[in-house]
Parts: sequence; C-alpha cells; structure tokens
Amino acid sequence: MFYEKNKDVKASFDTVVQQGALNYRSKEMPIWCPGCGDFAIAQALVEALNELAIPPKDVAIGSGIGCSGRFPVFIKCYGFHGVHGRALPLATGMKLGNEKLTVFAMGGDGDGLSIGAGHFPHAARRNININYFLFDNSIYALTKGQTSPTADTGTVSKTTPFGSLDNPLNPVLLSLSYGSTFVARAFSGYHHEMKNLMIKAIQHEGFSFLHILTPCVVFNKQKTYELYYDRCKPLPKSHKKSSFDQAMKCAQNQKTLYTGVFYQNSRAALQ
Ligand SMILES: Cc1ncc(C[n+]2csc(CCOP(=O)(O)OP(=O)(O)O)c2C)c(N)n1
Ligand code: SF4
Ligand SMILES: [Mg+2]
Repeated sequence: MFYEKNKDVKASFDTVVQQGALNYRSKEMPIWCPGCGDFAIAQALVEALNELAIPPKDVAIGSGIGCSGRFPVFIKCYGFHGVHGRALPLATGMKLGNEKLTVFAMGGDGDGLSIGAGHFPHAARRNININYFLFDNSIYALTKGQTSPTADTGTVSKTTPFGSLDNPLNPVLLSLSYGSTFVARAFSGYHHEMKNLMIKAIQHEGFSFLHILTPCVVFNKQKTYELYYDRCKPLPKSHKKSSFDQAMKCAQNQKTLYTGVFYQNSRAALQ
C-alpha cells in the first residue's frame, strides 16, 4: 500500500539492492519512510557484499524488533526477524550452527542498549566471528518516537515531554570496554566510508561492532542529517587503531563524533 503511493522510492530501492553482480533483492517491499538512513545502510551492505563476492546464500542476519530490525526482510539472504532485543543471540546461534556463513546481528539503539543490553557484553567478550551493526537514531522509531538510551539529556519526546533527565549511553565506549576486537563508527550520510567500514568489519576475524549514526527523519527532529554532517569527522590521521587508550579517548569526544576504526586487535576468534 505504502509503496503504491511512493513508487519513486520503491524504484530507487530496487536499484539499490541490485547493485553489482549479486542480486540481494527480496520479494518484500521496504516499509521505511522516504529519507530514512536505513536505505543507505542497505545499499552500503549490498555494495560491500558485492565487493567481497559473498553471495546471498552465504549471508545470515539475525535482527530484533524496530524499523532497523526489519532489515533481513528486505534483503535476499538467510534471516531471522526475532523478538525485541535478541539480535545477538540469534546471530550467535547462526554462526555456531554454520561457521561458513557471514553472520550479522542488526538492530536499533533501543533493541541493543535497552531490552537487549545484557547480550552485548557477552557477545563481545566471547569474540565470536560475527558482525554487530547497531543502527543508532537515538529514538524508538517503530513505536513512534520514545526517548531511547542514546538520546541526549534534555531530549523532548512522547515519553519525556519535559526533557529527558538521563545521561545517554555511548555505544562505542561500551563496546570497547566490553572487549570487542573491532570497534568502528559510521554515519549513514557518508556512504563510501560506511561501505568501507562494513568491508573491514566483515573481514575482521572476531566480534566486529559497527556503530551507525542514522537519522530517523520522521520521529527525531534533534538528531538530523544536518547535525551529523556538522559533527561527524574522520578519526585523526595520527590515530592508531591498535591503541586501546587512544580509542577510549576518541570515543569520549561527544562534540566531534569521530568515524572510522577506533580499535582492532587480533585476539583469537571463536568461529
Ligand atoms: C518485548 C517487547 N517490548 C517492547 C516492544 C515494543 N517495541 C517494538 S520496537 C521498540 C523499540 C524500537 O527502537 P529501536 O530498537 O531503537 O529501533 P528503531 O525502530 O529505532 O530502528 C519497542 C519498544 C516489543 N516489540 N517487544
Ligand atoms: S520511522 Fe524513522 S527509522 Fe522508521 S522507517 Fe521511518 S524514518 Fe526510518
Ligand atoms: Mg532507534
């Protein structure tokens, strides 16, 4: 129904998921709103998988609930759109069931840092060879705009009409302290960099965490493309991804939101 009324969006999504030699077009029409950063994430992933020549039959995505959680429905590959907060246990099971698969856990800031937050440290410290892409729009979007754990103090939403009193969580800082062996941040408005970071995450042997800043154009009028274009900058050239201390320092900077690989080490991965 939605796409009958928005044929141009449907047509552009068709182009998006058919990029390159491998076709990841699923039979389902996306229900994302025009302008949603999730389209750019889908396109970047398809390009990354094409560059790495990983066919749909070798890809599996576990997701929770949320606009972001719908991801595996719109991409042709193995997928399990599970219950809220359980993207990581699903992905863990997929990888342990078939080590040859390239496995992703995908979900939102609510999914991964509220209800599912208990899974994150354990998946990271186990260092299973999976890729966790956290789609951070600082809002519960699917349920139409409640304050999420990454929303800034003072955020006005349907659940905090007078402004949130809580401090936001910092996903990169958390991931580092949990022991992730690959920690990176992308912004869905910087397409080429996001695609390259996805490639690096996939190539990393171990638990790869990619924090993706991605605007919800409908329900979050505070975390906008304009804000991220202004504040997202590549990590300094002098940054050494082998330095945990440097990574922790850069992750704490909230004025400049650094993008790139904060940290990577080669601790033996659980396949
Ligand atoms: C157990 C359970 N609790 C609550 C919900 C309602 N619910 C669905 S999606 C969602 C939050 C979605 O936010 P996020 O994970 O950030 O994803 P987004 O929609 O922003 O991509 C909530 C609270 C649910 N589906 N299941
Ligand atoms: S509600 Fe927000 S996050 Fe969900 S599809 Fe629309 S723009 Fe994207
Ligand atoms: Mg969200």
